[in-house]
Parts: sequence; structure tokens; C-alpha cells
Amino acid sequence: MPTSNEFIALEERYGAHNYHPLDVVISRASGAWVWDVEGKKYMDFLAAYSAVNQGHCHPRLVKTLVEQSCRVALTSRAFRNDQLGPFCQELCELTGFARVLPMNTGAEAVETAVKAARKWGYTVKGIAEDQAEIIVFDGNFHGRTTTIVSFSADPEYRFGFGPFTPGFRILPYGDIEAVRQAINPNTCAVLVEPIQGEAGIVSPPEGFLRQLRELTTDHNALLVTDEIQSGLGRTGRLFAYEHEGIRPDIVIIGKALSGGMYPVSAILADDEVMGVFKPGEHGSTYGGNPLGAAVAREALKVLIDEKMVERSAELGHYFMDKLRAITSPHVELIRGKGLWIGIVLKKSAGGARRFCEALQAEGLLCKETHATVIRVAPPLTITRDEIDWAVERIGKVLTTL
Ligand code: IF1
Repeated sequence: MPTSNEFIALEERYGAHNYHPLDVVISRASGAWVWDVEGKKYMDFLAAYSAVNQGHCHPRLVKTLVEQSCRVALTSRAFRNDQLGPFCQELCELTGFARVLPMNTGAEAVETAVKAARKWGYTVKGIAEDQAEIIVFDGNFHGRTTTIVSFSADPEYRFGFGPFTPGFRILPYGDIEAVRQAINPNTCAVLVEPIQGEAGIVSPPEGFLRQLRELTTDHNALLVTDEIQSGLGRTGRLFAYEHEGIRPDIVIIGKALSGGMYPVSAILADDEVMGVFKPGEHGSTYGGNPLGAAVAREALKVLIDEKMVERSAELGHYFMDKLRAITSPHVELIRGKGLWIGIVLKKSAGGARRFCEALQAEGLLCKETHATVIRVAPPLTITRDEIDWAVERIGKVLTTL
């Protein structure tokens, strides 16, 4: 059996260097825990960027994946399959939207939402050809495709990848006055993360989403929320937009939609918006495939049956209180919602990476975001005892480093 170092060397030698991961080589996982090649056990505090909300290798998802893969995995959309219809129905009944358009990765679903919003702008709103604008925000992260990085504000995601797709306006996140001034008859949509993940688990000022809802309604533009990371229980509600009591026109989901078992994403919308797509105008070989649809159906049922949304709300408060009780010279503030928490470090702390490395040594896998935020986003299956276990180690690292 090769060692972790040997696996790392292979990846460094043969893989593209588009990541700088912590040096832990995981070979199996269960619930909130993962084990490396040497058998060392860690608690997973990233949960694959919230794709593994249901916990690693959930037995019901493993069973569904195995059983469905023995029946039929892929048909393409040239033919129909017996999982897609029930998947769409169950997702609509759960979320209150009329229709589902399934894709695979988050970025593809964001692209789908962009295409839907533009087409709606031309065919329903009456915007002149090629004039549609979409308002987005500073600090956004919506994926890595060339169109999506076209409206990233972060040079790391953009540099060297132009020429970029036009038609996007980037405004300060949380600044409703800026939106009021920028929104115009060519605006087909506002695309927003209800809480920004990559930016460091940043919530906009209270009322921002509600005001966006009012403005987009007044100006006949769509409100599109990217719930790929914030959705499906992470913030203590099924969707983060529920915290402000609004309803968007398009909701983008991915990640936990399949509990980390298989890539499944989708957009949700009502008839007026989803109706813009006619046969042949959009699709994907794997989108809506029976394996993904079966896994997603089960992943949603697990989320509901095991009350993971409620757990996230309740345990999030518990966790946040415990973290706030730690007195550390390095901590600026602790923020977040549900089981999605950012420990924001002071500039003097010397960056979040060294804290993540120290936590790794203590058996806790965290990933920094930007230079100064330690992000905490365990599977929603985590227990109070497991949180206590983690808080002890976080407290040790924050007070002794
Ligand atoms: C990577 C970040 C998290 C997302 C939102 C769309 C997507 C994502 C709100 C695209 C993806 C991931 C992708 C992963 C790192 C990551 C991330 F730090 F970069 F921002 F989660 F916080 N919308 N987020 O968060 O979904 O196409 O990846 O399925 O390395 O790119 P995808």
C-alpha cells in the first residue's frame, strides 16, 4: 500500500497544479469523519464545500447509487427514463416551484440560469437583441466557466482567461442604492448569493434581499439566487433566501442535491421563465440521467427524514455560542448562519492557512477562505458531542498558536 507522501508525489508529478490542497490523502469516509491512507481519522469541517450535507457515504445514498447503477445509469435525453419525472415532481413539491431543469455541476446550472434570464429578457420582457444586462456583485463566486469568470471580481479567477463575455454589471454586495441606480430597461436579472461563501461567509445587510426583490419586481427583472452552497439546509433553512421571506424567480442548486454522491445540479423556476426553453435550445448528455436523478431523490428524502435543516439551525446556534466563548487574541469576529460559520482572524494572526494546518494536526480538516477566514461547514449530520470535540481542538489552536 503506497503512503500518503507517495500519492501526493504522483498527483504533483502527473496532475495539473490548479489546486494547493492540505497534505492529507483521504481514502475512506463515513458521516462527519474521513480517514487518510495511514488510517488517521479526521473530522471533515468542509463537507466538500457543502456537497456532503447529508454526511459522507450515507448508507441510503450508497444503496440507491448501487441499485440504480445496476438498472440503468444513462439514457441521454434523446430517450426518457423513469427517474427524471419523479425527481422533478418531488423537487417541485419540496420547493414550491413549477419546473426543474437538471444539469450536472454548479457552474452548468449557473450558465443555465444566465441563458434562461437572457432569453426571458428578449422573448418576454422585450429587450433589444444582445442588449440584456445581468447585475452581479463584488466578491461573487458562481463557478469557473469562461462566462462565469467574466463577471468575477477576483483577478485570480479571471487573469489570462479573456476575452470575456459582456453583459454583466458588477456592483458592491449589499449596496441597494447602487442597484437602484444601475437597474435599467435592459436589465434582465440580478444574480446574487444570499450569503457569499467564497468571499468568507458574508451576509449582506439585513433587508438587502427583500429590497432586491422589490426593485427587480418594480423594474420587471428576474431575481436569481445562487443557492448552490447556501441551499439545502446549510444555513438552517431549506434555502437561505427564506431568512428574508422572499421568493426568487430562479433558484440555482447543486452540491448537496446529490449528497456528494454524484454531480447533480438544477435550476428551479415557474412556467413564465422555464417556458423560454424550447426543444433543442439547451441540454447536456448527463443532465437528468437516471443515476443522478435517483441519487438526488434519495438525497432530498434523507435531508427531510433526518431533519437536517432543523439540525443545522439548532446546532448552528449551539456551535456559534461555543466558538464565541473562546477568547483568542487572533479572532476578529465569528459570523455565519446555521452550520455555516466563518472564524474571521485579525490581520496580526498571520493568515488562516497556518491555523488550518494546526487544526489538521489536531484531527480537524478545515479550509481557509481568502487569507483570513477559517470556514466551518461540517456535514449536517454532526452531533453535539462531535461539535464539543471540535470546539476543544479549535479552542486549543486559537489560544496556543
Ligand atoms: C472549486 C469557493 C466554495 C459555489 C457557488 C456555484 C459554484 C460554487 C455559490 C460552482 C462552487 C466551490 C467550487 C470549488 C471551490 C468552491 C468554493 F471557495 F471557490 F468559493 F464552495 F466556497 N456557486 N464552489 O460555491 O459549482 O461548478 O463547482 O459545481 O474549487 O472551484 P461547481
